[in-house]
Amino acid sequence: MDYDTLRCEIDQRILTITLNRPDKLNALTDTMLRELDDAFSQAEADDAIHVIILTGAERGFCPGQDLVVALAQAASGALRYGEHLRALYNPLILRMRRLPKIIIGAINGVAAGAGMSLALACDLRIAAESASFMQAFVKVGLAPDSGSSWLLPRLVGPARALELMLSGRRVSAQEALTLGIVNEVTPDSDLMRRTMELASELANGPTITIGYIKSAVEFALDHALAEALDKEAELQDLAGQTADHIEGVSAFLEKRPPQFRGK
Ligand code: T3D
Repeated sequence: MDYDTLRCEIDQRILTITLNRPDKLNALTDTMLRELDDAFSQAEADDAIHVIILTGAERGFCPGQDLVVALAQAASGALRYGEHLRALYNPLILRMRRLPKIIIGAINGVAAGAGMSLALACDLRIAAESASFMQAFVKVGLAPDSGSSWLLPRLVGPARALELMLSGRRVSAQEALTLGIVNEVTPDSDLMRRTMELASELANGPTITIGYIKSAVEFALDHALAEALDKEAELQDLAGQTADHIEGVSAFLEKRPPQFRGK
């Protein structure tokens, strides 16, 4: 995986994708959006990758769409935001949510606008103490996009989501933890160690079933109970046929730790 705007490293079945335009706090360009989509697509196809970490280079996570590029394109009539979102952002967010592997956001700095959407599209978020979150769209006269309107209310409830979207204010990592936007907060210096620790636990788990767990929660969020029950039955049927299920039960009966193989 060789990209202009991303760094990608694979270590012990964990792919770390680093947004890499640090001079602009890793603002999103068309190239970066295409490269991200490609990296997630390759991660999905590669059985050797069990877990993905998404982070940012240096002091920012991602401040959203590169406004210099967007403004220039919009002013020249070359960019209609709706087309741009449908072509590049929406497929990427859907790919992340549908990918049957866990994506952990290691939020190292500010996540604003579509950069916050990108963080919200991860399955789990660990934030450095100095990280922050901004629904910055309103500050530039735009409405939330790239999934924020769907993802944020589901994490914090509609009233809090609206307050953040209407104010565009900066939320600290600690407040994000209280609101339920992030799973945990670490000292800045411990962010990647702790993220790798969690990723490693997941990478050594029953990864096919972990994909089903993600899929079941995603499905349940916009379906009725009867449909969710049916989905659970469908997925449990598949999980029950994995070698890891046999291994998990055998390990329990033999009173030893399971050795899952992701099969
Ligand atoms: O289809 C479409 O494209 C529409 C989609 C829109 C989606 C969106 O994401 S809209 C929302 C866009 N994002 C924002 O409005 C946030 C803009 N940035 C900020 O408000 C601030 O930069 C931050 C609060 C995020 C961080 O502030 P601070 O003081 O820590 O850093 P800074 O000095 O403002 O930024 C450092 C550099 O990054 C600076 O460049 P310079 O002056 O040193 O050359 C700054 O211009 C650049 N930068 C930050 N954000 C962006 C950016 N450059 C381009 N685009 C950015 N979004």
